[in-house]
Amino acid sequence: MRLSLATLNRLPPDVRRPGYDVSAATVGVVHLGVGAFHRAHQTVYLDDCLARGANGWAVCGASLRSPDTSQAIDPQDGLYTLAVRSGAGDDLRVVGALRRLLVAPRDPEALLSAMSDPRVRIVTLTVTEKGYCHDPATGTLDEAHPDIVADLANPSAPRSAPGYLVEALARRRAAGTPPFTVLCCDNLPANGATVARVVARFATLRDSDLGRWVEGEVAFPSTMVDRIVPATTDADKLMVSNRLGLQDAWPVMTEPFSQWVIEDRFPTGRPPLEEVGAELVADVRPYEDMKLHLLNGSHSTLAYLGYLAGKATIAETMAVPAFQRLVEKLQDQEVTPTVPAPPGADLQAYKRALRARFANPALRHRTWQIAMDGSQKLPQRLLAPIRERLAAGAPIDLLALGVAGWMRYVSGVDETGQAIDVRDPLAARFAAAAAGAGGDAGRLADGLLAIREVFGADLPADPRFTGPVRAALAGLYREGAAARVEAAVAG
Ligand code: CS2
Repeated sequence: MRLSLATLNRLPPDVRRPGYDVSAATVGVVHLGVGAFHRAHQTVYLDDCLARGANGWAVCGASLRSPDTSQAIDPQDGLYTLAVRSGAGDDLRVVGALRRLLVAPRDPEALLSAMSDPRVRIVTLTVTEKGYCHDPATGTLDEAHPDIVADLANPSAPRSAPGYLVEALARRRAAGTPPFTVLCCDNLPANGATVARVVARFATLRDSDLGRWVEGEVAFPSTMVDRIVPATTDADKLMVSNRLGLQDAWPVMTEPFSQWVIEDRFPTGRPPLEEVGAELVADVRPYEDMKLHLLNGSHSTLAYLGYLAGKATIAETMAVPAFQRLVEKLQDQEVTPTVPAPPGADLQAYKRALRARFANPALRHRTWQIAMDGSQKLPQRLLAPIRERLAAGAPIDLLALGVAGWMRYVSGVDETGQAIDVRDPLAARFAAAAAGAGGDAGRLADGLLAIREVFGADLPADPRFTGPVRAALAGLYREGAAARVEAAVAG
């Protein structure tokens, strides 16, 4: 028997269920990119708002690419289980806030009409860094991106997130409906401003009047989102279904920690998120720098070097004392000086908590999963703190080791000679660089440093950057990741 509204009352008493009448909740938010992260984060806050009586803030979730989540959850009336994993076991909760599911490629019109509904006042997004079709080094729209070219040619049946946002905004404008607020929940630097720039540019390319209207009328508040959400495995699905006594085709696995810091700029209203644990602030920037540089920068460093050292998960990597120490040293010596503490934050406590979260053995967060899409992640996670360090004349050896780990990883061959399944929009460029290098670390560095979308023009021209990166990459080829990490933390 399947989890659904009809079977909700069969749940065992230790599984929390929605504390409100799910069928009475109405949609006020459309979400683009209804993957695991969204279902472990924003939807949970909204579920708590619904339980407090704010019943106009349920979610209509759309997949822009793979229909898998929608297909799994739709027959369950949008219900799914959130499993919070820690040393204390798994705490299960069924979430009800996802009231409608759409698969955009199958029916673009259904999504556009949901986004044009006057009752919808916010469109949230988790489409991953690459989903904004921008140039990661400059944060501007990639006008040659095939999806952008296609959406400009055929705006009423879009494929890309900017294409959907602009078409829906244009329809609202034509109908005299106030625009929705666009709330980016991806780990982009200055995510509100970045998405505003990309969307306004796309709108301008369609029609300069529309572009001006988007710039003047649409709010794009910035957010900092944080919760570690590994991909759900078949074993997880089985475990959850066994505990429920009902089949859940796609539960979500996560950690106890959750944080959402939101710039409070919602001209047409918002749910009472401050009542359910979100922090509504005037300026998200310090929170975002803290999170992207300390959490995500360490995460990527651990993912590349851990993978190369033969570790499947972040927790396994953190179980090696030298890696644990690497994170500590990287954070304390090189990254913390680039991170002004947000109001009231205790950075020492934040870093201690981060390391404990990474080490949580109940979460099987694969190094391979985090290693994905490095071209889109490196600029804000490692290269931004590197630029700040260089501007201050400070050393960057540990940050450079992370960048070199990425280079070794995207070469596509691991330390035992096995192929690496490199997933990245620029994977073909990496493969060309690796083929041109023929296994030579120096030539590989040259080839990869020439990728402007990642490194811009400044870093490849700065020997204070290229020197440590080349040295670290040569060390990785000579001795391997485990030995280089040992050496980096010695003394
Ligand atoms: C991770 C993030 O996959 C990745 O690149 O670094 O998804 C990370 O788990 C989240 O940002 C945590 O909030």
